[in-house]
Amino acid sequence: MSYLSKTDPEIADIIEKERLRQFNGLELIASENLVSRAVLEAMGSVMTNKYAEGYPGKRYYGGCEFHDMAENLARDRLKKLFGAEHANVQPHSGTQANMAVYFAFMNLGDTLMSMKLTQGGHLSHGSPVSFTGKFYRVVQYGVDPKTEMIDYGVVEEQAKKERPKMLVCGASAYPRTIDFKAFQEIADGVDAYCMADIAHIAGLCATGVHQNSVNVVNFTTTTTHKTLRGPRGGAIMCNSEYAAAIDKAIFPGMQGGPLMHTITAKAVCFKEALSPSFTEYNKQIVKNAKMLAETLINNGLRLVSGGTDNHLILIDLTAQGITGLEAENALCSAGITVNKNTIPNETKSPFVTSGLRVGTPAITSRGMKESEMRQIGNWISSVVKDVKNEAMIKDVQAKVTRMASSFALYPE
Ligand code: DSN
Repeated sequence: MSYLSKTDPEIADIIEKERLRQFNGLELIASENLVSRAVLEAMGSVMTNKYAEGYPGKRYYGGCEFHDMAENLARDRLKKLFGAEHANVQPHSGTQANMAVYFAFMNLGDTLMSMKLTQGGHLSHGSPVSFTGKFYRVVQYGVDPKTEMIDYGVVEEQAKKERPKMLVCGASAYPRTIDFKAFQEIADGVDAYCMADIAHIAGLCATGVHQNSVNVVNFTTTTTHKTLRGPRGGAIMCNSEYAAAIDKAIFPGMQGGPLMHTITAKAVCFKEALSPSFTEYNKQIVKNAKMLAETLINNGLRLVSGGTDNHLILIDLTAQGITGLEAENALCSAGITVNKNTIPNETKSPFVTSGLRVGTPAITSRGMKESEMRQIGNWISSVVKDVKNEAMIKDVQAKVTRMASSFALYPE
C-alpha cells in the first residue's frame, strides 16, 4: 500500500484495518476464503486497464493480444481442472453465470425447478425477490423433514408433475453430498435441462473430494472465490454442443466488457487448483468440518442433518433459545465471523433466523487442522450457550486473536 497510503490515507487505513480483522479473527463464513498473494497481484495489475468485449481472437477492441493469452489460459486451465469440454470464464458472478444458462435455454414463463432458499438453495435459483422469481414459473423442492437431506424420490415425483424446463441442483447451505447423476437422470426423465450450481463445493468437485458435476449434468455454474480460492467471479462449464449458446448469453447477452484483471487472477487460481497441494487442502477442509461438527455435537448442539459431508455445518439454535442473529453478533464480538442462516422448516425471518452457518474453507487456508477445530468448536459452543456473558466472550476473543495471529493470512 506504499502508493495508496500517500495518495489516499483514509482508504489505505480502511484496507489495513480489514487486513488486521482477517488476520486476528477466525473467518468461518462458509462462502468465503483467503486468496494467495499471487492471485492478489494479478487482480491488482494493469490488466484492469483494458476493454476486451468479445472472446479471444474475436474482440471489439484493438490491443487485446495479451488479454487473449490470459483468457485462453484461464479457459484451458479450468477445462483441465474439471475435465470440461467448454468453459466460459467471463461471468462477473455466480448469479450472472446462472442467469446466462437460464437466458440461453429457457423462455420467459418457463418452469424452473430448484431447491428452496430457506432449505439451502440460492436467491438466483428462483426466489420471488430475484429476477428468477419474476421471469420464470418457479417450483421448488426442499429436504426431507426427518433426515433434513434431499429425497431424490420426492424430487422425481415433483419433476414428473411439474415438468420443468430446467432442473437446478446445488446449494448455499446444504451440508450433505449432492448426487448430480441422480438429478440429471430425473431431468432426462422429464425432458428438462439440468444445471448444477457448484459454487460452494467447486474446490471439492475439482479435486475428487465430492462427485464432479461436469460431464454429468448439462451445465455447471460456479463462483471462483469459495472453495476454489480465487478472485470473486463466476464461470460456466458445459459440453461443446452448448458452448456457442452459453458464450452468446454472457456476451453480448448480458455483459459488456469482461473484468480482465479478474479473469487473469482466475487463471492464476486455476493453476494453483491444479497442484497436488490443492487436493490436500480440499481434503483437509472436509476433515476440519467433520471435526468441528463432532465437537459441536459433543457440546450438546444440534446440527441440521446430524453432521456434514462437505465444508459447512448448519447449527440449529432452537434448543438454546437464541436466534441466529444473536449468536452471530455474540460470535462476532469474540472474533469469530459466521452468518445467521435459515434452517429447514424455519419459523423466523431471514434477518433473524434460528440457525447459524459455519464453514471451514478460510480457516483451512490458514493451515489450521483438527486440533484447532476442537478448540474453535469449544469456543463457539461456550459463546452460543451464554451470549450475554460479556466477560467470557472477551476472554474467548483474546484467545481467538492469539490463535489466529499465529497462522499466516495468505495461503502458499
Ligand atoms: N452464495 C451465497 C453464500 O452462500 O453466501 C452468497 O450469494
